[in-house]
Amino acid sequence: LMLLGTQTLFAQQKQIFAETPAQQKQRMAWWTDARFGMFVHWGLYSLAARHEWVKNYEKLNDQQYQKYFDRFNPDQFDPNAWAKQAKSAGMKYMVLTTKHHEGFCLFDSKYTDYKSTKTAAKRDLVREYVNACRNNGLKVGFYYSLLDWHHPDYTVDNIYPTRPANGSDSAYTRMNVGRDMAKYRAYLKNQITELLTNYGKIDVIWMDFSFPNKNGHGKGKDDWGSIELIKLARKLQPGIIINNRLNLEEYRDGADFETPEQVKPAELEKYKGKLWETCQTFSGSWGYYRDENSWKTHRQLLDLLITSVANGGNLILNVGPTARGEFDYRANRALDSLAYWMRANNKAIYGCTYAPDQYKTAAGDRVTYDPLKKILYVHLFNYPTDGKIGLPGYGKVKYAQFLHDSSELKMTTSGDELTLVLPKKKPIYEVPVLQLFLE
Ligand code: JFZ
Repeated sequence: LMLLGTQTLFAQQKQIFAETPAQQKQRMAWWTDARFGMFVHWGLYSLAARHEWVKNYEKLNDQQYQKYFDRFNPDQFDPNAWAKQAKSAGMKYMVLTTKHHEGFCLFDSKYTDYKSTKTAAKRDLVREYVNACRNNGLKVGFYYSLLDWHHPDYTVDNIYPTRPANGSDSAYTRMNVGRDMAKYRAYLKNQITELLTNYGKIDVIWMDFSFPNKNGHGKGKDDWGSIELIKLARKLQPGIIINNRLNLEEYRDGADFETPEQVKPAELEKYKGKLWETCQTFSGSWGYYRDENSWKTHRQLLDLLITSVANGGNLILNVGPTARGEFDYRANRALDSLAYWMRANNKAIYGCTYAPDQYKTAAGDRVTYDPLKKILYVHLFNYPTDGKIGLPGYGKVKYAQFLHDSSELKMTTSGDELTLVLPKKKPIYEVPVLQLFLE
């Protein structure tokens, strides 16, 4: 009977690796501590400058898309500059698209000629990126697309990349004559092997994405060989951290973290208690989009970062470099503002998580918590103009100061409510932070 019980448990929580949750926590400690990373989406679509899905959205065939390969010439590519910008914005890791859905590889793969070394760039751009991350003390991440709109064996789905004109199954079948996903699976394994063998220690792999659908179309774990890929990645890089887009949800260790994409700050609370990283863009598109005018404000970006940490998660913020290989002025300006805030306030981010339940804030404000130092950080999105703030439930606070300058905030406690005296003039930071010591 005991044996049966154990088997039932394993049946419910299938496992690919013998790793306990405690060991996983240990392996991921640097990542949960870091809280803030940079995503970089860069490829041939940067030349079109109108979304990384342009090949799909505009139904361009290989021949029509070829001009971007022919014109790819990133004369300003300087990953050291990227890494410096990430680092000064307080980011601790980077994740670069080594290959996006278009299939173009930024690395010198043996298994294709559709790669940067065959363009005017003539270089393995991934290698230079890896070196730049390491030289700047950033952890190294690879994004790798499971979809591939260029590979001759990748079958066309009735949803991605192109729905056949009449949307019928027979049209879909006809388009796939001669394509062989078994060969494509071998290609995936070969390229993952290259990426995780030829570039030293890789800290994160971000494989994207699965879309199994009810009608028997779409692609999922059996199409990619997801279990094989995970085993391979763990074998080649035992410390690596893997995202959850391989369609292995039934396996407890099928992934290390969840990836809520482009969600609003208010939706992040439901991930509390899990391992997660929300991925976000500056303006909507991931690839460089010249004419997109929907750029998030400094305040919105801070909200995403702070609200992520206040719910126990990470933020990975995306930059889409231009075809010349550099960040455009809007990205630079946004990163500079974050750098300014982070330099003064990063203690409220690194190593922090959600606070114990009793520590609530007024609507719009957020609280993060350093559990080792027992320090609460109250992020004032709504700065009080009357020179004081009341915090019910904060009666155990022993000492209070602003985080940015360690200036004392006079405090009184009445029952379980803490009252702090604040300057009537709001400090220069968009979101000033109170540092409240529980010990
Ligand atoms: C994917 C890509 O298609 C996109 O170009 C970008 O790289 C982004 C980070 O990831 O987009 C997705 C993938 C999964 C979902 C949504 C968008 N999803 O599961 O909701």
